[in-house]
Amino acid sequence: AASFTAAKFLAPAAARSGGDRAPFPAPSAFSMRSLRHRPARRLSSVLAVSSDVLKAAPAAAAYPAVTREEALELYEDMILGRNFEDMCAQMYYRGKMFGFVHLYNGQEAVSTGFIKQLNQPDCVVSTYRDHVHALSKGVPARAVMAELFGKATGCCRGQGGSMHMFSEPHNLLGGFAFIGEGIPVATGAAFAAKYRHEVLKQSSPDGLDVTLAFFGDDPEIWKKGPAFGMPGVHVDGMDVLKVREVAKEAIDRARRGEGPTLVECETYRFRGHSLADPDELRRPDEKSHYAARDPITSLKKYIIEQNLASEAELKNIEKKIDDVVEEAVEFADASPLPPRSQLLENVFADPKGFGIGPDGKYRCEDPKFTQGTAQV
Ligand SMILES: Cc1ncc(C[n+]2csc(CCOP(=O)(O)OP(=O)(O)O)c2C)c(N)n1
Repeated sequence: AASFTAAKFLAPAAARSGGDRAPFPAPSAFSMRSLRHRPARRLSSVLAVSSDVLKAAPAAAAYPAVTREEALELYEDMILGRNFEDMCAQMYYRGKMFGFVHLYNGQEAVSTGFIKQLNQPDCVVSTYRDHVHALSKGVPARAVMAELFGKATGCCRGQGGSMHMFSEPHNLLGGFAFIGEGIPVATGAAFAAKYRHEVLKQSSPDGLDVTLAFFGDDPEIWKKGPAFGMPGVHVDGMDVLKVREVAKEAIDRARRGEGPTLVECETYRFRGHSLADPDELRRPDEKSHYAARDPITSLKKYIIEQNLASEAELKNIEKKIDDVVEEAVEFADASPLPPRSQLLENVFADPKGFGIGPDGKYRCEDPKFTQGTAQV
């Protein structure tokens, strides 16, 4: 649980056309290094490649180039994800949230590295560990926090909660609690993108809109990519610059209509799996081990070493994000609960027989409740 996890990522981008077996495009510095260290196996002309993962502090010179603006955007997004989740932990223990709350601490490089490469029309399909994916996709922190508080101002009007973040304007298609549940949804979104592009001729000049599907699974899922006709890539998920490089390649490939890529981002998640299991928050030995691989500390070090920004500038970003997260809590706290009438909205079946009756009592208290249910 709290020890080791792998966060996987699929960029279906578009329903693949039959016989689409294009190899992964010209390898970047990242994949060239990978190939030298561990020769890639070619299966049906589709590659599965692995970078060196979980090695301590790789040489800065080996990193791909990043501009000051890009580095600061990555830093800010990762700080937002971390501070937001730290605040969630506090709020959970103060009784402001209920049900399951799954945190993302330690995995920020995956969310930031991928989602910050997307455009607004691109879609994200998440898992039950979805708060930070929502933030990276641009859902305001106050709307995510209010959703966690179950308030009417939340991004799902308080009806989704921690595991079901959704935002139509940001094309965040939901957090999904069943493992793998988001993949068919992502395939549908990718098909819609392909249809808009090829049939309706409505896409942007860049190409197809891209869909990202996050999911977790057993180790080494990247090796299965070629079996499904897509490249499989293994990357250090604690290194945002490496993740970003792989994300760029996968997203560009998808946008060109060349199909999906299966990327496994290997991460250490720390400080909490699910807040339903507080034991995981009490393991200082593991915490210090993970802290040594903290993706935010690594990026900060890189930014300073490369003279992209000063410590003071990074502190200002941290201060700005502190204020954003504080404000999100104040907003969520002050927001109203959803009205009772909302209970009956967004229910697939006719809600006759459920909910609250005209007398203000729950219908299940009515002796005719079963009869009402049978009529649905
Ligand atoms: C289809 C399905 N089976 C079982 C579960 C129960 N379950 C909840 S979390 C979990 C472990 C998931 O591990 P991983 O996908 O690696 O994600 P992590 O929580 O480690 O980030 C399981 C088996 C589920 N949610 N859905």
